[in-house]
Amino acid sequence: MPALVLLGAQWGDEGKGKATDLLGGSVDYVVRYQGGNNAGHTVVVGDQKYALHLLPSGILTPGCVPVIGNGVVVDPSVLLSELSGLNERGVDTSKLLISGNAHIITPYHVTVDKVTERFLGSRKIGTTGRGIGPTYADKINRVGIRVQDLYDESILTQKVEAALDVKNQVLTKLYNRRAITVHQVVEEMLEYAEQLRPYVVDTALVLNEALAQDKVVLLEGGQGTLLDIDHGTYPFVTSSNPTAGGACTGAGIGPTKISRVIGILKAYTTRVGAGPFPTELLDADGEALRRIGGERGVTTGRDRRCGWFDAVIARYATRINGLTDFFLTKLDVLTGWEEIPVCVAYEIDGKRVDELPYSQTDFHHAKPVYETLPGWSEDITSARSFAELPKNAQGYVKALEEMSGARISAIGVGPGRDETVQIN
Ligand code: 2SA
Ligand code: GDP
Ligand code: MG
Repeated sequence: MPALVLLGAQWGDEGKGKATDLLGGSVDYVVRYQGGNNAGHTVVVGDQKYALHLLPSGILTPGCVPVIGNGVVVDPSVLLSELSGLNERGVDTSKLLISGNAHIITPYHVTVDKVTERFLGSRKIGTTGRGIGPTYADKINRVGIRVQDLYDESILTQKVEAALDVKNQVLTKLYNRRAITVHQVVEEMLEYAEQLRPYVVDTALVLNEALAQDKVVLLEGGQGTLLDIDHGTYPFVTSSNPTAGGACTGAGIGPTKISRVIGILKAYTTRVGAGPFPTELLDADGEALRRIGGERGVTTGRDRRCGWFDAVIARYATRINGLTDFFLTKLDVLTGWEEIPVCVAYEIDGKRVDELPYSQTDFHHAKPVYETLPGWSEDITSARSFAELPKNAQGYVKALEEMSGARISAIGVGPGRDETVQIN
C-alpha cells in the first residue's frame, strides 16, 4: 500500500482526525495537503483530548513523520503555538517537516478575511476568519509569500510591498481601515523564520523518496468534498481542494502512487457556515443531534448545523474522489431514535433527482426524498465487531453502504481511538 488518501465525504468534521490517528500506527508519513488552521481535528487518546488545526493528526503517533505539504497555507504564529502546546503535554514534534513552497498567512490576510465577511453582510460565507481565502487568492494571483521567502529579507520585503500595494488601497479607501506597514509585517515574519527553519525542506522530494522505498504515506484532507472550491457548493466553500485530486497537487505526489482513497462519512450530516443543506433539521431532532454529537466547531466554537444522512452527497463523494471505501463515523450518536430518516434522492421543482445537481440554483431548491429505517436503543459504544451491533444498526449500515457506492470498512462507535468496529 504505497500512498492512501483520507478525506471528508460531506461538509467536514466527519471525524477525519480520529480516523487518521487510528491508521497512524500503520503508516510512516501523515501529510496535510490543503487548507490551514481553519481545520479542527479532534483526536482522543485514552483520557487525553487534542484539538489540532495545522498539524497533521499523525503528530500524535510516535514513529510517524508529520508533513505540512506545499498545498497548505501556514499561519506561523498559530503553528508555533500549536507546537509549543503539544510540547508542554509531552508530545515529540521534532520530526515535523514543512514544505518551503507552502504559502504564509500573514496578519493582513486575516484582516482582509474578516472585513470582507463583514462587508458581505447577509451574503457572507461564514468563513472561520483565519485568512484562508485571501491567502489562496494571493497564491493564485502570484502575490503570495511562501515559507522559503522568509529566508531572504530583501525578497520578502519586495513581496510584502507588492502584496500590500493594492490591499492597503482597498483597506483604507473601501473599508475605512488603517493601512498596514510593510516594515511591521516583515519584522514579524523574520522572527518566525528562525523558529521554523529546522522543519523546512522540499517535502515533495522527501515523500517521493519515501514512496520509492515502499514507505506508507497517508494524505490527510481538511474540510470536506462539498467544501471543495471546484466540486463543492460554490461560493459557500473553502478556497482549496480537499478532494482526492488536491492530495496530488498539495503534496507533490503523482496519482499512480495512490492505491486507496478513504471517505470519512458521518452517519448523519453537519455543516458549519452558510450555504445550502437539503437535509438540515431546524427542529428538536436537529438540536438532539447537535447535543448528543457534540457538534460544535473545533476552531471557532460555532454551533454546527445538523441534519439526517444524505445518500446523494455520499454517492457524489464516491464519484468525485474515486473512493475505494468509507469509514462511517458517529453511529453511536443515532442510538435512541425509533426511526431514522435517510435522504435517498432529491425532489427539484417537482422532479425526482438521484444525483447531486450541478446547478447551484437547483441544489438550493432540492428537497430531500426520505426513506425511513428502523432505529435501535441498545448502547453500541462497546461493540468491536459487526456482529456485536444490534440488528437494526447493522441494517442501517448496510443500507447506507448500498446507497453510497463504496464499501464501509470501519464504523465509529465513540470518539476514542479504539471505539471502532473494523470490517474485513
Ligand atoms: P474558510 O475559513 O475560508 O475555510 O471558510 C469557508 C467555508 O469553509 C467552512 N470550513 C469548515 N467547515 C467545517 N469545519 C471546519 N473546521 C472547523 C471545525 C470549523 C469551525 O473543525 O469545526 O471551528 O468553525 C471548517 N473550516 C472551514 C467554513 O465554515 C465556511 O463555510
Ligand atoms: P474532523 O475535522 O473531520 O477531524 O472532525 P472534528 O474533530 O472536527 O469533529 C468530529 C468530532 O466527532 C470530534 O469531536 C471527534 O472526537 C468525534 N468523533 C469522531 N468519531 C466519532 C465516533 O465514531 N463517535 C462519536 N461519538 N464521536 C466521534
Ligand atoms: Mg473539524
